Amino acid sequence: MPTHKYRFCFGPWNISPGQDPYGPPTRRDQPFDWKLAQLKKHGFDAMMFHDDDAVPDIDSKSNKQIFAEAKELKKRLDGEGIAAEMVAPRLWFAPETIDGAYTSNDPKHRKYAIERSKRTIDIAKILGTDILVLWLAREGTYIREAKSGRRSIDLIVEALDAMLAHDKKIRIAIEPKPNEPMDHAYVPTIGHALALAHLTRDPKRVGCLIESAHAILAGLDPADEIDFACAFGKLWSLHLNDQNGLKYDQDRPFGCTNLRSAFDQVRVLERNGYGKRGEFVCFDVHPFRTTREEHWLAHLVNSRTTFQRLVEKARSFDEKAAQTLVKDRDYQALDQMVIEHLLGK
Ligand code: GLO
Ligand code: MG
Repeated sequence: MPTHKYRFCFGPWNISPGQDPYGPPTRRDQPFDWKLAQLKKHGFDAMMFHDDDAVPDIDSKSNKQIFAEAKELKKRLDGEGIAAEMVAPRLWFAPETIDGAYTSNDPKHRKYAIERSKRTIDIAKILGTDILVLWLAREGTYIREAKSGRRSIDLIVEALDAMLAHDKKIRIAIEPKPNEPMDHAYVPTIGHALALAHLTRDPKRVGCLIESAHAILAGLDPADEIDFACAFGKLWSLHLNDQNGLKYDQDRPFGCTNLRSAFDQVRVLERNGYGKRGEFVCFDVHPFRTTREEHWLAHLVNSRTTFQRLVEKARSFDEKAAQTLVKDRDYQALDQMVIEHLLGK
């Protein structure tokens, strides 16, 4: 099996202070500089950004100010030898996006969302990445009758076209999620994201980002979602994590709940040569609320360790023996072979 070295990243929001809808933070929040220093100290290669992680209070700033601050950040990242993996417009916080961003029923708000996305593309360019990630957080409905599904798809395509026209090089990686914060999202799976690409003015530049937990929430197998996206050459980024059943989005450490599923994900990443074209392995994980400040990076470091251990497991898996069992249709023995391999035999 061909081998290569993986590169890892996370976002500043992954060092989160522990608040949930029922209680306040459990750790003192830290400034961006501290988070960047932690990322470097723990040997990660890149950082993911929301537009307002890169330029705080972005809505109150002029384009001139936004570009100057992005350039300043780029200098700091270069100084630290840290790459920017992607930039994503945070389109779910502003008062203008209460009813959705590109699919809002208010044309002024749709315009806000598109203009803000264009600024995000400008920031991405300055930070040296050609990947714009779109988690379409509020593009869906709380109640079915509030929006037209057909019209919403047209509006999303219109927005994607405006972004593709704004910059000839930008690639859009759609991060699908079936629900939360919405009851139903309009782009719930990788199949939806890749189908949408074909309605745009430049399908080649619209791909996807898979998050393990989002696939699980959609009732799908993350490894199959990875294979599907790779069959199209469209897996441009990845949020590995774990999820214990159909609950709220948990962002647990990678492999925390289902080690075998994590193994399967790593195995298909290996098979598809993920990372060989410059893609990063990102962990969209959060610390448990109980985590003490002195253990604040553990969920990220542990996710990477688990990933690397599973790469060893994928590379040392006896594929020949597995193929013989497949040929004999002895899936019972194959099942136990995987279990024994993971248990260390
Ligand atoms: C939430 C998403 C979120 C995005 C991030 C980048 O469910 O996973 O963390 O990945 O905002 O757009
Ligand atoms: Mg994510």
